[in-house]
Amino acid sequence: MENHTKIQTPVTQAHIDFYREHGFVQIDDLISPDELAELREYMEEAMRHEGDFSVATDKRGGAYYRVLNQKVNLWRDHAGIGRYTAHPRFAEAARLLTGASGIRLFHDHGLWKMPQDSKATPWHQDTPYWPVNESNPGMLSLWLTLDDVDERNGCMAFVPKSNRMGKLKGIDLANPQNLFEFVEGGRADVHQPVVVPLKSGSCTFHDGLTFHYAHANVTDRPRRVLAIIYAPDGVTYSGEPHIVTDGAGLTPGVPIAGPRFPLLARQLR
Ligand SMILES: O=C(O)CCC(=O)C(=O)O
Repeated sequence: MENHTKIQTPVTQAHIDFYREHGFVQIDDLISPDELAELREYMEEAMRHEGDFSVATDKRGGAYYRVLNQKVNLWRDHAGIGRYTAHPRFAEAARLLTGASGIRLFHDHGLWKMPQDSKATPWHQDTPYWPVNESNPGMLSLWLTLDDVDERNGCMAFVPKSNRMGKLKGIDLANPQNLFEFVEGGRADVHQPVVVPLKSGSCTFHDGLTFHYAHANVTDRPRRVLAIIYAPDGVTYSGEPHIVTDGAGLTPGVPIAGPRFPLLARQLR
């Protein structure tokens, strides 16, 4: 059965133009205060819970944990978070920004930047970490903050138009290389970074090739974020190992699809 209901989003033509020009965009008040309160509760539960399917990428005290206390695939253990991760409003926003005919879920993760002994998330691109064949797959992340963020507790910064520099090497986030040294011709044509403080319940979307960074958290409270990664329908699996695709029954060279990568938004006919 076809779905002919237009999904309402806060995305305007100005957001779409900005995203396509710069490779990222800020969208305020993606969720209401009631949704924010509910999502905070769910995320606290999921980050505490030792789930069957979600995976923590490091333990307290580890080098990666100092950068990010991260849990991947929260939606697979927490049905409440699943409602947000699969939210049609979010996925339709991603579809409008990219212009894709369809948007699939790739995965979600909780990204807590812990207080004390906190390190910045170094400049990196996301695409080099993902097991996809296309060098410019148009994949994108929604970074939805549950706390007000600024330079003191881990807000993000982006280099406008850096998504046009192509896919560079993946950075070791715990022992980072200098991403800018991988840019052909040095830094000459790299734009100045833009720092993006946000109010809780607001978000950014960024292309998987856009250079981005998050400040260390020097406050005494965790910075809490739900990030959702989306793939335009048709992006193909490379077969490389990845925590999200291992054992998911995907075939190299074939578009990513199936129940772990549901189509969440599609163009109406
Ligand atoms: O939250 C952070 O510190 C970094 C997030 C990030 O790199 C991402 O969402 O791609």
